[in-house]
Amino acid sequence: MRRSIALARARAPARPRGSTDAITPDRPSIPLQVSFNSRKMSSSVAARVSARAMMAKPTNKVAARRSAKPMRSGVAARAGGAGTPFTTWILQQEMEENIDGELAVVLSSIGLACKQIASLVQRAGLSGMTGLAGETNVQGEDQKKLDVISNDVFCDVLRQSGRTGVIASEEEDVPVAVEETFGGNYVVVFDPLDGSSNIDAAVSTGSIFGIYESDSTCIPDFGTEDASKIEEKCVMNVCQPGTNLLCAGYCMYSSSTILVLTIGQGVYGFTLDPTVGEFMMSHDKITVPEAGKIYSFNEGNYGMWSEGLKKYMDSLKNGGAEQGSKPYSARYIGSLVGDFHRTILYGGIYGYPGDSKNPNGKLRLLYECAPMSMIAEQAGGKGSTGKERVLDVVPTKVHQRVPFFVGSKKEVEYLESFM
Ligand code: FDP
Repeated sequence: MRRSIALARARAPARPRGSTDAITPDRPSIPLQVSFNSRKMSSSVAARVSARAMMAKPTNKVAARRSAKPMRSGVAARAGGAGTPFTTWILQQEMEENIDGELAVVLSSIGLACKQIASLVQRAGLSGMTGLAGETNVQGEDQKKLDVISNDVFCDVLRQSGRTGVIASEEEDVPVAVEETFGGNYVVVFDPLDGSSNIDAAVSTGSIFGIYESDSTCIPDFGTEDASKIEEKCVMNVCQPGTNLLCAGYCMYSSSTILVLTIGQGVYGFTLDPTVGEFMMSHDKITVPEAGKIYSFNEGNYGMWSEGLKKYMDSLKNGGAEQGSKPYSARYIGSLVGDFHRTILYGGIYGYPGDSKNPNGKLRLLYECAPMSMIAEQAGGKGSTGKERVLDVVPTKVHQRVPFFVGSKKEVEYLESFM
């Protein structure tokens, strides 16, 4: 049955939007403006979010669902290995009851968004899509034209999927309730175009996403609740710890377009075959090497790092845990998706630490660090703030930042020993 949710698509003011109409022509009108903003979180909302954070039991429905996964008798299908089309793989996961039909629709919508963004990124230099959009996002960062367009692509495919209840994006000030939902009600968090400062030089970029089940206590009742209550519930629905993630993934736009994702049962990679326009499985069960002598940090910030971190960095140049052995190699694209992808394939460590200027670093917990940590853990690696497991951190703000270290288990543990 069709359910209408009359909550506004809250957006940053005065965005240039005309250029995306060719892709997504029919945007609905905005029935209600939401002024709630994580930066302007009222003390009562902040208190309730943090109270919920303290009570959060990351292992509730999700753990039950994962551990007691029923297998439909007689279903022998399994993911078909290398060469399997993404759409077939999704259907196989649904048949095996690893995901439900609603989540299958959300995943296939995300696949579509990634294909559209890949095409836009590839043609950016020819179609006038490079450069700034002329606006800043809620975090004060200059938005690129492609940031804005990619965000619209993601928002529109998720809205049209009819299976998403709430979305939260790096490029949106506040979480947004989707106006029409037919079922599923999934919460999708995403960074539509990460690493976009690289775009004008045609260097790798990517999209990152995470999918949560809707918390039943946070589903707004549009019939009886006022706008501020609905806003509050929307934020609370999004502020879930990474342990609740049902699915996490990224799509890298590089020499190939590669979609990597996990539904909590290993990590799979699909490369876009441009001749048929479909993602095909190219990485059947990715595992991160246990150790690896590559580090990926913006070392330009060294002077602002803690003494422990400086000592760690110095030690890598003398062989790391095996002091006196070959020094580590530095590799830093400055695009999280590209740096992360290399790290999980080759081993090593990626880090964006806090420093004296930005104690929580730069990267955002909800739609960067938590999804990447789930992928890392599912591939046998580790994601850490330096002090704790990233997936255990319960967000109190939508755009919250955390120090982030991810990659080979032994490398992340070696770093933690200095923090
Ligand atoms: P960008 O600002 O280009 O979007 O998340 C933001 C991010 O890129 C990451 O993709 C990247 O790893 C990091 O910032 C780079 O930051 P520095 O330029 O400070 O190294």
